[in-house]
Amino acid sequence: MANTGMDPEIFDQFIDQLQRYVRERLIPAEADVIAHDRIPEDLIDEMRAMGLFGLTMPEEYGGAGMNVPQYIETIRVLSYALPAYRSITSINLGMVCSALKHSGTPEQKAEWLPRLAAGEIACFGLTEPGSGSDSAAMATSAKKDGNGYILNGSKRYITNAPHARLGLIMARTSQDNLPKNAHVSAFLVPMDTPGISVGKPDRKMGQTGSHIADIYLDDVKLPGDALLGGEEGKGFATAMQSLDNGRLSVAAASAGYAQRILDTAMRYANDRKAFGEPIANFQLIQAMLADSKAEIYAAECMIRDASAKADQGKAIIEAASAKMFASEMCNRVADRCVQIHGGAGYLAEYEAERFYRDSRIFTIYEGTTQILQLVIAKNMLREFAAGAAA
Ligand code: COS
Repeated sequence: MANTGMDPEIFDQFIDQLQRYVRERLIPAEADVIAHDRIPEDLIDEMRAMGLFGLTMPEEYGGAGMNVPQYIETIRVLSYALPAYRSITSINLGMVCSALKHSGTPEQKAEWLPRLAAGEIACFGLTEPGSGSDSAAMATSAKKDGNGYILNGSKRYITNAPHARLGLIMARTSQDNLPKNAHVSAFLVPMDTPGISVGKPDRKMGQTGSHIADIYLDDVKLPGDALLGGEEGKGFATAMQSLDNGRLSVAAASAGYAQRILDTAMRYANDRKAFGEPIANFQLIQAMLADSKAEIYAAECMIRDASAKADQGKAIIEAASAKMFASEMCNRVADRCVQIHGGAGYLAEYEAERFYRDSRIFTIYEGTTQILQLVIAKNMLREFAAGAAA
């Protein structure tokens, strides 16, 4: 059954308001975010006041109660602006909220969802120095200690780690590699717990203003009720389910940003003259613009369909396909934007160069294109085998 979500009329009004906010406030603030490599605190407060951290939390927990298609459309609209704006909100809205809603106990939901909705920032700790795509191979351990646990290990490339108040941390509760990766459990970890430290933000190719860092866990003592859902061995399934959601968000980020990139390329093609006329008059330029438009449209259709399916239950193949296509597409559009700009496309003075660098991560995080190919194929073959057996 699809979730009704936010009242459609109120949702439409919200999207109008968000489009204005993106145009009038977020885009003009981009230069400042880039210059200082951070979103100013007063802007984050404004985003909190607009409810942007609580879109997906149920209303009874102080959120806006959006269903998946509404939330993903919101991300697409927000992503017309610098990717850092999505990054700061997206872990709350996507992966951590999804994990809490699906797997949290009533007490855990009551404790954390209102805080996340109010804009306390969360991070999602799956990746480690020794395990990225092969996430179940993690080394971080959670040893039983009376009723609680002691965590040791480290997490890598964790978005928002320097700002987070809550970490959803995956750790192994068994030293053996159990079937279905049941050695992995998920923990709700207040980031001010003694024994936690966060490394310096990593320097990156793009996505200025968004921060990733290592998290170190050194004898971090947690009470028993920090175990998500109160049950060991569910962490891998929770992480994968949350990643389905995160992948739709990256797909929407790619589609929203690609539109911004194409609009910029269009403007340049109309302004720039060569051989006595705007380069937009030349058919080889037009081909690049047309391919970009068609591909953005294709991604938008995939995202809408995958979001609707995700709202009704599992959409593993669709979420992976939408993310794979949209992220690759955004890179192609960014590449064409540089090409249309010619020599100017290579200069930091123009936005094309930044678009190119910012887009590059979309095909990597929350499942590389290659991992998504494996996810799609594995699930297709499984469906085929089930069909053949029936
Ligand atoms: N939803 C719910 N449960 C899921 C799931 C999903 N999307 N995917 C897996 N599970 C659960 C199931 O219980 C599954 O058992 P069944 O397949 O019998 O139902 C179990 O987890 C094991 O799944 P699977 O066999 O697919 O695990 P693998 O070890 O083969 O998974 C891949 C390997 C590569 C697919 C996985 O590790 C992955 O997606 N890696 C990429 C991680 C990633 O995206 N990292 C990015 C950084 S995180 S921000």
